[in-house]
Amino acid sequence: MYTLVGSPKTRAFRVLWALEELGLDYDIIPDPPKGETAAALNPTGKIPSLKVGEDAIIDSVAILQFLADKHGSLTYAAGTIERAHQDSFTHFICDEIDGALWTAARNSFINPEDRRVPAIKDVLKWEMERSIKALEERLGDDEFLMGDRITVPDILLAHCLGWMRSAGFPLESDRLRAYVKRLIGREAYKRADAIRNPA
Ligand SMILES: N[C@@H](CCC(=O)N[C@@H](CS)C(=O)NCC(=O)O)C(=O)O
Repeated sequence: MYTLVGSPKTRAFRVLWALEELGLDYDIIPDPPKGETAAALNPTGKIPSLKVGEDAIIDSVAILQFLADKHGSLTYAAGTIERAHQDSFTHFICDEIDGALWTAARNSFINPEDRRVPAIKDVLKWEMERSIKALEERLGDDEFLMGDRITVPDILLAHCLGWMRSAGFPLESDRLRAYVKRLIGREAYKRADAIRNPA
């Protein structure tokens, strides 16, 4: 049994979706950042964390890859060339997509007002367009980033593409729009989304 700590309206959603993809038992403590449990598990108070027995993992991507490795799904095995390509997608998405969205958020509403540079958003949109083009090229006509099998970076990217929409970043790519539609059509995504946004 796992315990996911973090509101599903945040990056915790990635973990929720993976738990559903893997068919695992879990409960949720839907803490906001710096909530009581979140702060007890992570010195920064950030979410999500995953409680695993007496231990806890912090960072959504570390959690996703741990669950995938442990349960032998959503990933290629460590030490294979496929895993290296998979990890290169994961890192690219963290650096270029999540990083830009997070910088935009910090400069829009997270940082104190006197520590924001709102004009940075236009630069981030320009950078994002280039990153999206690179991903589009790497995806080609495949169903998922790694071909015919859903893996960790697909969960990451699909979550970020939804985040882009809500943050006002245009997605200028028919191919990636079709890709995200395929991913959010998955039953596991729909179950996780129903938990995130109860009717
Ligand atoms: N790389 C971390 C980022 C965690 C993170 O920044 N989470 C946000 C919510 S999505 C948060 O807790 N923000 C509060 C803060 O930065 O103070 C992850 O993927 O888990």
